[in-house]
Amino acid sequence: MDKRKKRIILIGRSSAGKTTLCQYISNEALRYHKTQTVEVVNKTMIDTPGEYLERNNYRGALQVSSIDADVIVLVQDSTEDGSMFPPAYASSFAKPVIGVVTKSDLADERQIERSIIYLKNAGATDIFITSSVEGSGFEGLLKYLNYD
Ligand SMILES: Nc1nc2c(ncn2[C@@H]2O[C@H](COP(=O)(O)OP(=O)(O)O)[C@@H](O)[C@H]2O)c(=O)[nH]1
Ligand SMILES: [Mg+2]
Repeated sequence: MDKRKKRIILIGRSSAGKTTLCQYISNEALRYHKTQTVEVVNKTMIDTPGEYLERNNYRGALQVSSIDADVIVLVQDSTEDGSMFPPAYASSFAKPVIGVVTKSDLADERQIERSIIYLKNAGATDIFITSSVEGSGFEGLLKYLNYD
């Protein structure tokens, strides 16, 4: 089995929590692997600007940016009323697509459920509910990405 750390690209609208998620994962990966340098950890993550998703004529840039990634991570803010991800968006990438719900510390059960539905409709196969503030929900995600 391939236990290499998966390289990911984070896609989601502005303020969804992509950069915070990246930082949180970096810190956790560092904690688990004390010998790893920050550079190696960061090389496994591609953060993207929300504008790439929000502006139709920029979407191609996400496809190009995703070439070096093993896994596409769709980032959905649990407090957002609606989603930027079109139905079956995942099928435009010839790669595994997972979903991460962010800011669960700010959301109620209904908002979390709604976020899961958005991500499922977009075609995410695995969905992780996280809070970068509380540091919750990362165990499964880090395991999936072989960062544990
Ligand atoms: N309460 C809470 N705030 C968060 C969380 N993740 C991100 N934020 C806040 O959301 C805002 C946008 O986050 P950022 O990572 O810059 O979003 P990006 O535009 O997707 O990169 C910042 O003010 C973060 O502090 C979270 O899990 N909980
Ligand atoms: Mg950002």
